[in-house]
Formats: sequence, structure tokens, C-alpha cells
Amino acid sequence: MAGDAASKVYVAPGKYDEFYLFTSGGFSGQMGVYGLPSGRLLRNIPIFSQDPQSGWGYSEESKPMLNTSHGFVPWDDSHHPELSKTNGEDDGRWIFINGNNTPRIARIDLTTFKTVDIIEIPNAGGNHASPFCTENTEYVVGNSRFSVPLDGKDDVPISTFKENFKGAATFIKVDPQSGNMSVSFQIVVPGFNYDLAHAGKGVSKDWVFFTSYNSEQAHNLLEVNASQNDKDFVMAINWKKAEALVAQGKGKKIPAKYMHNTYSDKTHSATSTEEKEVTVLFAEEVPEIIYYIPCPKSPHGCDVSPDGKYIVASGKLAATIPVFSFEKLQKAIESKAFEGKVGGINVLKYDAVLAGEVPGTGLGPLHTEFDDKGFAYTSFFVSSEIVKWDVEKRTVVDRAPTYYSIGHLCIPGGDSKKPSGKYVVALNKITKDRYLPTGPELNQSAQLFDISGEKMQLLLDFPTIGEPHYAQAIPADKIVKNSKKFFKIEDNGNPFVIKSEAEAKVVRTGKKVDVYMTAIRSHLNPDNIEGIKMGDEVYFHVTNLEQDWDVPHGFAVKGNNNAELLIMPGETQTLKWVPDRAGMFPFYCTDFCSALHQEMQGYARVSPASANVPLTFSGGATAAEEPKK
Ligand code: RUQ
Ligand code: CUA
Repeated sequence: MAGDAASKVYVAPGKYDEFYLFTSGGFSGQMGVYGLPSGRLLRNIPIFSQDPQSGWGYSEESKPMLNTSHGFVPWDDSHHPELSKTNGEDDGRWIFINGNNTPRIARIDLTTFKTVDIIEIPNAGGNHASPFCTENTEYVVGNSRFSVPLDGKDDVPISTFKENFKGAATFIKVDPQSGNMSVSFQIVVPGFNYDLAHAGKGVSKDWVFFTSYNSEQAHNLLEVNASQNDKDFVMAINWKKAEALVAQGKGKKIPAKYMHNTYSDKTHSATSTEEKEVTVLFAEEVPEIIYYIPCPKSPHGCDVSPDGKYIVASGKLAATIPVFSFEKLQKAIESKAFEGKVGGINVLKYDAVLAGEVPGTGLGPLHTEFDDKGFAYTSFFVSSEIVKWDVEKRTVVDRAPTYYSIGHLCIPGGDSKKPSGKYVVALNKITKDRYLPTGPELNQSAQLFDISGEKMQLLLDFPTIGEPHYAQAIPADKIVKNSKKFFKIEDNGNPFVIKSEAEAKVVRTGKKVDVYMTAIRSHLNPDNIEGIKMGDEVYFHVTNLEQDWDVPHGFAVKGNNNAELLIMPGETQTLKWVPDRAGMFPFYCTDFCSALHQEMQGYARVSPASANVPLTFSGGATAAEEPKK
């Protein structure tokens, strides 16, 4: 068995994996990229958190990406990667991910694996039910896990929770060509804790479903007070109708302050724009587009079968999995099978929408993914296992233990219309004894199972970065063919680019010193700079002149309260440095780029503010010449 498993995950040296796996970084704020079936780590994509390795959030060009209405926020908690979809299938163009803490959604361009768009979500707290996308990526959604009063009305007693705290189901429009995100509208909904979401597909493609807990609207001791009700809710929203209402002018524009940050491949820089208002619909005013479906005990995951017929919501404290029928939902709405209203929203009768419950599953169901053969796979945190069940028959057919305490799970295409039936990856919360101990802190652990047969077969354990929550996987060929190898230097529109070594210069403007520097194997130009003085702010604008795959250059300077730059071929990046003392400051290339990488260095001489040292520089092609003024 072990030998058999090993051969199934063996990817020979020099060979590519069959799938990319994108795992959220959780409290690292980043996203991991692994190959499947090998479990090899390919990349760590910086998103919401500063990344010293790449200079993300440290370089002047990338800093605006982390700008929010709270100012520069260099960390977040990223939970759910979601691949962009075309006709309900993963298309490999972009991957979205939510920032939970300071509510944000990011879009990563999968030609460069770079974060190119981050939008803040107004009127929200804990953007957890996010960023799931509709069938053709018309929208990505968000909703508040921590309901809060609307922006600008937030200085209220916490005890007025029921009256003042609201959820905000947010619909972010995604431009079909550029991918550019914008907040299209929000629906103000009762202040529950909206936990997860998925859009419908196929028959249900016009709908989005959100799970919620704390329908008690407790604001303290949630562990006890939010578990009182026998049922909480799945919220079903017809986004097509909501969109139409907004188009008809039914929305109300309210003031809000949130940032939208975009990164350009041409200027290699980010721009941060402040947005000042948002269009909202109030749920109680549009009861025809929004319904609550009762769902047992504090549901978490919310997943839709590949054909769009079933909605699976997992009650964390329930022992069965309720499966809702989209067809029955439509009929229940038509026949007004309501049991009452909550916050102006009609509550449908549980039995009128339920297709059936799956009995005998496990304890603590969290999330469900689907394969291509009509089976669902649900993770059980408490009983620490994956349970495989038949979607139509709603019977358990197999179960496999996970090590330990699985959270999310991922099947390539497992939330799309076209899942693959090869693997499921368990993303486990607790690692304990699975690897060599590394003190009190252990990496989280993923496990790969073969699901091509009747029984799941454990193949591989591999550690992951941060705390992966959700993950998405996609056949590699959908991405490989579009992957960029370098940026064309002739397209570089950075305001501080220089396109040849001859253009290298150092320019003083008052107390600001701009160094226009090039990097090419194996020198920096200029490599010696004199005439910098205490009190100056120095900006190293480094252009990597290489036009070849995988030849970045790094740049760092002694004592800088900053990180390095890592400049891709054809890119320009800027490092700010405020010298703290007079003296000699070596700088160098940090990425072993060539046989003479060690020689890729220079000096900056910093003199006292009163000194009379003229600004001069030399280096690279001009090294033999007299220093230039
Ligand atoms: S949530 S398992 Cu964002 Cu389930 Cu983590
Ligand atoms: Cu360039 Cu090392």
C-alpha cells in the first residue's frame, strides 16, 4: 500500500505536477501555491501582508496596495481562495481571496501570480463569507461575520446590537476583460454572523447562498448565547433581481469611505483611490429577492452541487447534514411556504426546502466539495474525518480519518460545474505528531487522498504555510500556457525607469535624492554614490534590465528600516532609505544571479548635514571614467 501510494504522488525530477493547488495563508495573509500530487511548494504569493522576500508592501510601488480607510494595514487574515469562473468552470485567469480582519478582497493575476487589485468592503466587519463568485464571475461576494453598525453611525452602545448592528451582503462587480473590481451594491441584512457563501450554478445560477449563525443576535458570550436556537439560517439572494432593482434606481446611495488599490503591469506601481459612497438596498424593502432557509445549529460551510440542484449547509453542532433542493426552494417561494418573518425577510419552512438529511455522518461538519461521479465529501472537524456520500441518495458510502481536525477540503474544480475525480486534499488544523517537532509551533498539515476508486486512499502528508482555510486546485495546463516569463522593458512605464545603463543618474531635489539605477548581470549602475547627507531621503529606483526568465535581482542597503527589493526582469522598483548616521553604507544584490553575483555591490557615502561633499556617482559601464556630477 505504501509503495503504491508513493508511486501515485511521485513526480520525477524535472517533470511538472498535474494540478496547481492554491491554499489560503490564513493568518499569514498570503496564498501558498503547491503542485499536486507531489505537495511541493511552488510559491508564496504576497497579498495582504508585507513580504520581506519580495519587498511587497516595502517598496514604494507596492505600498499603496495595503492602503485602507484605516491607513496602511500591512497584515490580514486570508481565508478563501476562489478561482474565476467561466460557465461555472475554473478558467485560470484570476484567483480571488478575502481579507477577514480589515474587510478586503484581492484579485491575483495568474499570468504573473501577482496581486493586482485589492478592494476594501465598506459597512462590514470580518469579511468571512467571501469572495465566492457567480457562474461567469459577474460578481464576487462578501458579507459580515461580525455585523457592525453602518459606517458613520457606529458610535452606539454595544447593547443596542439588535437594533443597530447589520450585515452587508456585498456584490463586487468584476470587469469581464480587465478583471477590475468595484463595489456594485450592498444589501443591508439583519445583524447575524454571516459565515460562508457560494453562488448557484446551472439551474440556480442567479442565486447566492450565505450561511449565518448567531440568529440569536447575541453580542456577548457567543459560545453559549449564539447556540440557543435550534436553527439558524441560510440566506438565499437572487442577485439577478437585485442587480435589476439597482439598475432601476431602487438603491440608495449612502456615504462610505473605502479604498480601491490597483497594480499596473505597465508602470509596475500601485494606485490607491478613495471611494466615497456606496449603493445599498435594504432587505426589508426588497422581500421578493431575499429569503431565509432555516438550517440546523450554527451552520458553517455552504456548498452547491456541480449541477446547481442542491445546497449543502453544514451545521457545526448538528449530527446530520441538511441538503436543500433548489427546485423545492423555487416552489416554496411560489406557494409562499413561509413560517414567519425575521428582520423583514420571509423565512421559508424547513421541510418545504429540504431535499433530505444525510444521516450517520460524523461530528462537526464544516465544508463540502464534490467529485465528477455524483459524490460529495464533507469535512468533520470534531470527528476528524472526511465522509463521502451520495448526493442523490444521501447515504454515506465511505469515510477516512484525517490527522488531525480537518477544516476545509479541496477537490480540483470541487466547487465548479466540472470537478475532477482524482484527489481530495484535507486541510487540517492540528498537526501534533505528524512531523519532526519544531518546538511549540508546528506548521499546519495537508493530506492528499486518491478518490478515483470507491474507497478514499491516503497518499501523502505535507506541511503548509500559515493556516490554510479553503484551497482551490486547477489543472496546470489552464495556467501554464499563459504564464508570463518576464516583463518587456520597452513596455515599462514606471516614472523612474531607465532603459539603459547610460541613463543612470543621481538627482538631488532639496533633501530628496533619487537614484536611477540599473541592475544587470553582474553590476549595479551606479555602484558608488557620494554626497548624500544626513537629513536626506534617498529613493533607489532600480530597473532590472534583464530580458530572460527567472533572473530577478535583489537590492538591499545596510541599516535600512525596510526590506529588500526583488526586481523581476523588465521591472522597476523603488526602495526608500533615510540614513540614520553619517558613514559608509554598502548596498548589494541579494539574489544569487550569476557567477559574479558576489561582486554585484556598491557603496553610498553619507556625510554630516553641514558637509560640503558634492553629489557624484560612478559605476558599471562608466566605472573607468571620472565620477559624474
Ligand atoms: S473557514 S476552516 Cu474561513 Cu471553515 Cu476556515
Ligand atoms: Cu544580481 Cu545577484
